[in-house]
Amino acid sequence: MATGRFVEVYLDLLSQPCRAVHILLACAKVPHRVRTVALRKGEHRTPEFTKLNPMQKVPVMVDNGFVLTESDAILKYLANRYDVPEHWYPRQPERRARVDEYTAWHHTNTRPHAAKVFFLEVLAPRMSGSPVDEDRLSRALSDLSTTLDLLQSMFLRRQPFLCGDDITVADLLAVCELMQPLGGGRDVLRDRPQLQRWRSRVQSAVGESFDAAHAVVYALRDRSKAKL
Ligand SMILES: N[C@@H](CCC(=O)N[C@@H](CS)C(=O)NCC(=O)O)C(=O)O
Repeated sequence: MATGRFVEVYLDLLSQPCRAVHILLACAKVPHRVRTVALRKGEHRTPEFTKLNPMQKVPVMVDNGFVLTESDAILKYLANRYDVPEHWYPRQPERRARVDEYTAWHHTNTRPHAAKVFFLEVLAPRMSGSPVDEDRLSRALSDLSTTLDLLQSMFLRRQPFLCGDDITVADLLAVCELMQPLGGGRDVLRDRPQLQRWRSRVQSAVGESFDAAHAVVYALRDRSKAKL
């Protein structure tokens, strides 16, 4: 276990993977310092940040000089390195493999499909000044629906969390992604009671860190409601 130092994390809480990292650090009480990198101001493209992460993306973690990118790798590193409760990333090989199974799947399913809905409803109209492209949105919603079906029928079949009886880093990555479209006023779990119950379980398990991480999403949602 590492002690007596702070993990530094470079985050923008409007970013889904950043929120997952933020929630784990808060819940597991890992001593850390947040350095905000405001994507909307282009702070991820400054020479200093580019030196840290040539991919110009957040999150980035620095632990005693060790620089790590990719939320999945950061979450698992933190769980391995620090004294965090074992359920976050179980050591038992089969249980750990279940977490790895979801997190591998996540980056080509839950993440792109939920992120695309947010992009089409919130970011694209803002950047272009044009109305929402309804055809593309409807295709994105259909892809997301297939992913949500699989979350229900495969990962949440017979268990309360995605990878078993307790919360893991997989649930954090998934829930932060599925909360993102709420920024445009869309609750993608609205007609999905099984997934709503899962989201409530995740929320209860992480306590106030959930709302703290999602404050920026709630603020966007409130702004999008005010426009209607
Ligand atoms: N696979 C990466 C994705 C990181 C990522 O795409 N970050 C976005 C914010 S959600 C970003 O920094 N985008 C800035 C850009 O691409 O210009 C992870 O999970 O950490």
